[in-house]
Amino acid sequence: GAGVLVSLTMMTSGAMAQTIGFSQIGSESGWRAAETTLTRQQAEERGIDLKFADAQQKQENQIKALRSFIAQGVDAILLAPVVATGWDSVLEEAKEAEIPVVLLDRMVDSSKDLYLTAVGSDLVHEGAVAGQWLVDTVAGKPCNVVELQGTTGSSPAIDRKTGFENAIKGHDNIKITRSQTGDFTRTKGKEVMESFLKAEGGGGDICALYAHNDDMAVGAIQAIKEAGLKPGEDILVVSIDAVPDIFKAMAAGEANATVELTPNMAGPAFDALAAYMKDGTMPEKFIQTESKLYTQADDPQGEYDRRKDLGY
Ligand code: GZL
Repeated sequence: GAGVLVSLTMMTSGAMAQTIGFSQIGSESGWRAAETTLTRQQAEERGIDLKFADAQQKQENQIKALRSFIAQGVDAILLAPVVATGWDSVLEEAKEAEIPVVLLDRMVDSSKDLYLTAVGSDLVHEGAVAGQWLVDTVAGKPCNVVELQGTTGSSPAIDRKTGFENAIKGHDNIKITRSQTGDFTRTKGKEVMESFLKAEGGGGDICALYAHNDDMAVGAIQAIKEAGLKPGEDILVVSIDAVPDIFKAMAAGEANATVELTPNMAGPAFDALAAYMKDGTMPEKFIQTESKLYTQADDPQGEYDRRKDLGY
């Protein structure tokens, strides 16, 4: 009968119909929106029933969502952790319930046995690529840098700062004169850049902006223009994510460099979960995605066109 047919189909395809809970940070940036779009698409393609929870960038909402997923008895949990600390107890509860957790794009300080694997980039390296680009570009000339940090306490904000500082170490011509969080958003990026420009007497002696993501850079570019300065020329702009709008700015000469972060973190996550749930295959603890530098020399208009319909 039909029952036999269904179970045969399940076995032959090997694709276990799964219910997976996804605790997403929010939609603070274009990159985050693209990650959500791709995760939903890939869940659909794989016949996964994705329970989606948007935390509006609040950790307590993510912890509530995880507890709800555990109570529902989902097969697995995806977590993009807004900050790096405070996860031990809820991850213990998931472990107790034997529900595997996969981290996406940000890390947690909890011990590694509290999650199956983490998919993400080398965040320190991203900061170093951005810093090295500036070192090479200013070539020994004095350069005062202002920095827009990501969400306070998040692993990208901590690590991208570290990587950038490592890269400029030993190049005393480059100094970070102001550094503040813009919470990864365009709005805050613009606001904080406005305060930097005012504090620096109009921004005449700001040589470069390093923003931990493109969205804050795009907001800051607006502020630089409103202050009567030319972004990309008077103030160099280097950031991270490679979202379409940073390529639009590059094509207009208003931004200079970005380090790519793929929004496809769910693909490797779903693959690892499928293998684990099929026959207990243990994935690597960290599945690393690559980081590529793009500058104005890399066909920014073409890169914009390639990315503009991907759900950013
Ligand atoms: C980095 C990721 C960051 C993006 C931002 O892995 O967590 O979060 O760089 C997003 O755009 O807000």
